[in-house]
Amino acid sequence: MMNIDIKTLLNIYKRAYRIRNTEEEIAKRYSEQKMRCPTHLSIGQELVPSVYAEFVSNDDYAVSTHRAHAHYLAKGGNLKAMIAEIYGKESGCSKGLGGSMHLIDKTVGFMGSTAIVGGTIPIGVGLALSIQIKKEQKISTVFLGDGASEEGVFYESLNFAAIKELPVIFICENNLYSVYSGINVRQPKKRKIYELSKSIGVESFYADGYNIEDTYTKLKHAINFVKNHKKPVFIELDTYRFREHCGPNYDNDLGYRDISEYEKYLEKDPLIFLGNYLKKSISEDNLDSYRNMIDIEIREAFDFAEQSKWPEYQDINKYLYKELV
Ligand SMILES: Cc1ncc(C[n+]2csc(CCOP(=O)(O)OP(=O)(O)O)c2C)c(N)n1
Ligand SMILES: [Mg+2]
Repeated sequence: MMNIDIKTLLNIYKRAYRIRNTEEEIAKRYSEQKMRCPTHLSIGQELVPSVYAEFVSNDDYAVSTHRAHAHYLAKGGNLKAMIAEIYGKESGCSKGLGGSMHLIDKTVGFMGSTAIVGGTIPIGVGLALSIQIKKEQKISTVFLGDGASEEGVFYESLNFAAIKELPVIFICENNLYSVYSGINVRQPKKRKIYELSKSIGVESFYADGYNIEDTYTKLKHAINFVKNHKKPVFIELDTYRFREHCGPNYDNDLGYRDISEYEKYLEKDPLIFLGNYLKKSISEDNLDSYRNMIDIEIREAFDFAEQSKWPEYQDINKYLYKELV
């Protein structure tokens, strides 16, 4: 028995299922060549953002990376606007000018994502500084990958957040890889990212991002710490991506990671685990009806994107300098 109530688990499951199936649909349709931007899928990594959504509201800020779909949706971003953005349409959340890696929706506090690894870390810290100056109750979230912790700006940003005692949480999803380089060839053995961040002066935690209870308990504690103490927190969560670094396919044939490693994570896929767990309390039929509703919503989002019009290029300056920023 898990120590989390069924209603909460169901919410987490619905979110994770929605993120997974949205990305599965992107993967399925990608070869049609209507989505022309590079697309980094987080299939396999849904648990962390789905749990995170339990503890933040639209007033809080979040920034993300090139692998941002899950974070955008978890933060309350509009699904139709995200798919339209990936299709490059004017109804997209960035007016069709950004694509998959440049999602923004200020109405829900999703303040942007970027393809420059580490690029949004100081932006999330700056947002936390604005919260402090305005004496607001919000928190700022910086989603980052393990690879981003190797950028110089990571150290500057954590140091600044620690010195200024800023209300920011750094959520590091460690999927073991930066493109095709495993963490073992990039960082000294046995050095943990969360221990490194602790040494900079930021309260730091670790959780198994494939374990529902551990992820829930530690994320809740970490986010409450930022809210209560108004100080920065870093949390590292282990996770795993199932598909290739960039694109809709699988890339295990490239030989950069062991099939046995991939299969180990596939076997403990939290989405499958949670579905099986919930079946016992709320019946397969009920789960099916939730899943069907989500599948319909996803299909409608793709229809919306396909039917939307292209942006007018003479409006680019208007969008960039007035409406988005
Ligand atoms: C400054 C910069 N350096 C290198 C790249 C190329 N690049 C794109 S994604 C990526 C991997 C980043 O790894 P991680 O932060 O762990 O995120 P993940 O892809 O695993 O989600 C790299 C090196 C880039 N986009 N920007
Ligand atoms: Mg990574």
